[in-house]
Amino acid sequence: MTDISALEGDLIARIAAAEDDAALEAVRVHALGKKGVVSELLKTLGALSPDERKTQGPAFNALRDRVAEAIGAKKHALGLAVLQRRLETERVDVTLPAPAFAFDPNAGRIHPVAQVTDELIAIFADMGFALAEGPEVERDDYNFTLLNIPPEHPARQMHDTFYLNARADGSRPVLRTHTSPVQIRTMLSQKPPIRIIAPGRTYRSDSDQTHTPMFHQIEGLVIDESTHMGHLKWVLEEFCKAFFEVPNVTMRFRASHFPFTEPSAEVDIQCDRSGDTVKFGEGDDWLEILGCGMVHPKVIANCGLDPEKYQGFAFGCGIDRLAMLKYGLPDLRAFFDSDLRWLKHYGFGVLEQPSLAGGLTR
Ligand code: 2U9
Repeated sequence: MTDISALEGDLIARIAAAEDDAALEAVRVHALGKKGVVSELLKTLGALSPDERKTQGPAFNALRDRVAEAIGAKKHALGLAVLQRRLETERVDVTLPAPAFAFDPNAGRIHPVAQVTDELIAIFADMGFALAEGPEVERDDYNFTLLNIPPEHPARQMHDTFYLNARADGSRPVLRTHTSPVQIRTMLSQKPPIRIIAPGRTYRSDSDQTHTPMFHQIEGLVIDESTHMGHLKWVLEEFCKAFFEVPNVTMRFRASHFPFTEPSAEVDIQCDRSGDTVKFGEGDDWLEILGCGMVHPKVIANCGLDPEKYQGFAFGCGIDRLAMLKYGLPDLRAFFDSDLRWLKHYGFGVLEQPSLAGGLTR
């Protein structure tokens, strides 16, 4: 008769000695494989008398379970050891300065749109806004219908939409014409309070001196129980002071109309355009920089929120235009020509990361 405890001792010792997955697998096959020693043992049960089977059966099965458990535990331990070795050997100290021989900080330049986007994110993050993103190929209802722009609404034509081929279910995706569907997605998936900004690429079939088919927008959204237009004005004023890096700005809110906000306003900022460059916070001119308003109650309801309980504001502006204004870039179309000479001239150094503490630029 087989000495079960001696066999178990031998198998446990082999398991303990296995140094890698392959060695452990060999032990498993030796013990529990089709012709393994434990499997062969179990096969002998059939030839035993009923009485012997009553005692030996549970003993053999228990042996098989203990060996299988020991193999499982060893497999887990080997996995952890591999991970530990990888963590030790692949460690990267991200705080080390980039070695000069491996990294030329002047080899590439940051595009002004990327620079301004980073500046905007830094400014709004400082005010407590989270960054939200969404797909550029968007559902028609998220881009229009839920924003209170129904199928026959004239705003659909005004947006000069790029449509994609219809899908099997009959829906027709669009290239998003604004970043507003990102806010729709956020309102559908999160409970207020909501405080987000959504920068990104947007598309309209429009091309002339001041329009490109792809352009960049940033939109903001705040939804809470008592958010009002005073909060909106404060946020926009703080944003303008931080972005144009001036201690004071004068802003003008002109009544306007957007389907997704009510009331709506277009915002101008006071400036001086008498010299070569635009100066903000002084002068007799006005420049329109953004649109805004209180989110329409229908939009709040469309996203499954109670407009009696929740209200909030939204704003939107073109990032490309902001970049032109702030950095005196003359021609919008050059932004997207991929001309390296242009980028070398107007681009930013890769180590000039905008932050409010370190200064937005240079
Ligand atoms: C939701 C609710 C409301 C976003 C807004 C504007 C006003 C606006 C334009 C400025 C220049 C876009 O780049 S531009 O052409 N945008 O004037 N955008 S309010 O309102 C929203 C968005 C999402 C759910």
